[in-house]
Amino acid sequence: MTLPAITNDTIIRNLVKRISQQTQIREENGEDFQLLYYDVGAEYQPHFDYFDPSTPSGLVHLERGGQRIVTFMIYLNTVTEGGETIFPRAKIKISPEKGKAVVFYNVTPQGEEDPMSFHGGAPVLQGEKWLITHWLHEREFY
Ligand code: PD2
Ligand code: ZN
Repeated sequence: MTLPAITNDTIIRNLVKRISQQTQIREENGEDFQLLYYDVGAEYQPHFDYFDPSTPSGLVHLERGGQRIVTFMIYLNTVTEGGETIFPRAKIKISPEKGKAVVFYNVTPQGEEDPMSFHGGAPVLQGEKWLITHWLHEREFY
């Protein structure tokens, strides 16, 4: 489900502003928020959030705002067991806790797609998992 980033809702507006301040990326470079929900057993297979410029569909996506340089995720609840966000190559595992944000670059400082940004969501073992994801681009995305 998508939550519009351009809205009169003060909570979302403040969130967009704070994310922009923290990442130092302009508000208008952000996509709408994606609301993700996982029930017990649900997972997100490891993937890249960047668009692959060597594929036709990647090139099409890159036309709007350029590359997704930063992923900003916020957990909306604490998962009882499992559901960690995992970075298999970087060997990092983050437990979902209410209000915690996970922020990472999908590109290197040189602007190349970063293979170390490979990440996924481990299966939820007990409870449920809710989060929002906001991607920030090189250029204006609106
Ligand atoms: O739910 C997660 O932990 C997760 C993992 C990988 C979310 C995303 N990717 C995403 O929203 O891109
Ligand atoms: Zn992802």
